[in-house]
Amino acid sequence: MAETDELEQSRAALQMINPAPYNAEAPPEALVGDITPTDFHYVRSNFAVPTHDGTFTIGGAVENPISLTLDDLRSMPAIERSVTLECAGNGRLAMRPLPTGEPWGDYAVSTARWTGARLSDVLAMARPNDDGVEVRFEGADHGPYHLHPVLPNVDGGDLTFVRSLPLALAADPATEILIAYEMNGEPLRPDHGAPFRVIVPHWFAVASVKWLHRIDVLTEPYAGEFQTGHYIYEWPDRPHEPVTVMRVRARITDPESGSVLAAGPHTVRGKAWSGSGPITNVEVSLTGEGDWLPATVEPPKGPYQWQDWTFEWVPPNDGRHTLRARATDAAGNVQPEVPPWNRLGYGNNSVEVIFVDVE
Ligand SMILES: Nc1nc2c(c(=O)[nH]1)N[C@H]1C(S)=C(S)[C@@H](COP(=O)(O)O)O[C@H]1N2
Ligand SMILES: [Mo]
Repeated sequence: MAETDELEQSRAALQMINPAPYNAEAPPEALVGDITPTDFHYVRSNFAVPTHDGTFTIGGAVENPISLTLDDLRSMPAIERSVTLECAGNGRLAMRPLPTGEPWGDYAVSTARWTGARLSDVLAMARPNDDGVEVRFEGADHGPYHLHPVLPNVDGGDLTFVRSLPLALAADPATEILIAYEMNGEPLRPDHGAPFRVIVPHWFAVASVKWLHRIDVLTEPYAGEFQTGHYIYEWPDRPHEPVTVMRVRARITDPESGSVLAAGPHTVRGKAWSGSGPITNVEVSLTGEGDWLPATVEPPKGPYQWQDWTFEWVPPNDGRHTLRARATDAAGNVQPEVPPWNRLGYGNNSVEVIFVDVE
């Protein structure tokens, strides 16, 4: 599709990894503040930005099928939440052997303020039947799937982006799943799912369906390319598992890897996040030999967003130094040293290593 100047402008600050479909990493600045400015928020789309007719329909196993517009959504009670979104493929480039899939470095992660209606309120209007088990979300985007491993012409080469969630999760007001229509106080931009999208806090962002066009309550579990074909951990030595919540991870944001520092004390800074509980510990290692020293972790500023951490570092001598940071969450999950290899390259949360030179 022809790309407008506005769309091009909104992409100018990103690091493109694929022009079509457009996929791009955030710049390092995206991780500095609590909130990533929209210009810096990573973009991951499986198809071109679609046209959207401005409505979405809720049907399937419900008593009261309905269609809603943006105005209908805006007239419902609104909530605003800061949510860290991370692509399940983030960090894929560090896996060996290199899995197929988009070659993401480590910047397919960002945090925005999302405003919308609660999915649970929308579902309640449609009144799901008692035999409902899952909720299926369909985007308006479709086309030939660029990552299909064998059969590029499956379904006539025209797949649609569809994902599902358990009904119990989707209908629970406590999970605060949103149908969002604003991002950082502005209407959603085309790359981020305009006019409205799902936001599923704590989950890898594949669950947060953009350009939402249909919701259906299902009486059987959903199977489809983006649910059971891709977004599955295909472990070499244990049963396959679906990709669900984000894995515990810390990033070092300051100093930048490869930078040159003056001798003397430095505050090392970073972010840490997890989909399975707040971050309880970040530790830093200065030797590569497992001398993990405690960093100071800031309390969460909200239930669904990354946390800040700092470590006061006094380099003992000039020369090259390595720094590693490792996070643990409240559920006891801790980052592994080595990427947890799986065939499609999801969920690489291995410990980050940077180096700096002190002069
Ligand atoms: N309709 C639709 N929704 C989608 C996708 C897509 O390709 N189509 N990609 C998903 C994936 S894999 C990710 S990581 C996030 C990215 O959201 P963002 O582009 O706003 O950062 O959107 C998710 N929602
Ligand atoms: Mo993703």
